[in-house]
Amino acid sequence: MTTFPDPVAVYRTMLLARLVDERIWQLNRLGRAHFAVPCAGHEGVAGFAFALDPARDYLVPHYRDLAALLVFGTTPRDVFCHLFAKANDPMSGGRQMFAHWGDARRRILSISSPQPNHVTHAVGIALASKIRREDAVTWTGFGDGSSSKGDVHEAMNFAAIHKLPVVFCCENNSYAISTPQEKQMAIRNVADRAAGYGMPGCTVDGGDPLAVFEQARVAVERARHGGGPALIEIKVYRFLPHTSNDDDRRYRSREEVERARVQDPVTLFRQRLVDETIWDDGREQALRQELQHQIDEALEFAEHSPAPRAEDAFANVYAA
Ligand SMILES: Cc1ncc(C[n+]2csc(CCOP(=O)(O)OP(=O)(O)O)c2C)c(N)n1
Repeated sequence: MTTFPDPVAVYRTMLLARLVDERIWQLNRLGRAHFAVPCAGHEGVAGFAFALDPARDYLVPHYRDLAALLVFGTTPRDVFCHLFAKANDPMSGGRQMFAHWGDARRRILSISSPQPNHVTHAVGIALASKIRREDAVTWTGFGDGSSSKGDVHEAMNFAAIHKLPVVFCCENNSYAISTPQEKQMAIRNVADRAAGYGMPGCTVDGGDPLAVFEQARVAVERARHGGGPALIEIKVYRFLPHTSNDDDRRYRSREEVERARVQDPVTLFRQRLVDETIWDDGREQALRQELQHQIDEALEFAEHSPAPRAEDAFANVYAA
């Protein structure tokens, strides 16, 4: 049975993701990091990771799933070593662009640049789990824009036919870079498509990580017990540009972004903890200080880590 997560642990994860994200953005603006893919606004999605078992389940993430990765054991040191393409980058040993998550030790599959190929890979893992009679569930995330791609259709159709233990999670932030949802699809909810594949679908507010957890828990338990796949759509808003290479002022007004920020999932969840008297300003200050210290230390560690060696360029690329 999946146990209800400690709300403070959920908040800690969301805040750490936000602070790491902010630091990466600053490093990029300072010219010290080549590329940033912000997750600000998507942190509440991580509620799903508390419904999974990192010791047996597989995560095939969306590139904005930094907070969920932290639940699966990824550390700020890992993130910064990946950002600086260091030899000890657990994602790819310094080979991949930033936010191409993956860590074999932690059952996190490497994502590929062509979006969203990884959704079909997730279905492959789920098929293997079924053939091997493992009780592992595979979770895969993708954006609303990616949901228009054929890969997602093929993955969901195949998974439903074969009743595979996989959960599809569409993180709908209403934009595929500059393309708004209404130019991408003629429906309001991506989850409505689930019926067409013969699987349950639901829409949940990404501002509420515990609501996300609850929907994820139902889908994961169903998948684990042979009930087959499900589609969960989580409504979020991306506060920063698509990546550090994007200028979002060209396609959305500052007023729209400011309006969305009123519903900042990190602030909303903190307020909820305060209202329930399990959080206060003193604890907030202490936590922020602790996390900033952890980030400073991780950054220092990554900056002093060695670069990959030229002779290792082909390691894990060709069979020896
Ligand atoms: C096959 C392919 N086409 C185009 C791109 C460039 N690209 C990267 S992310 C992206 C938008 C994806 O939007 P969405 O799926 O909604 O996710 P979001 O970035 O909004 O979280 C595009 C077009 C790509 N990586 N792969």
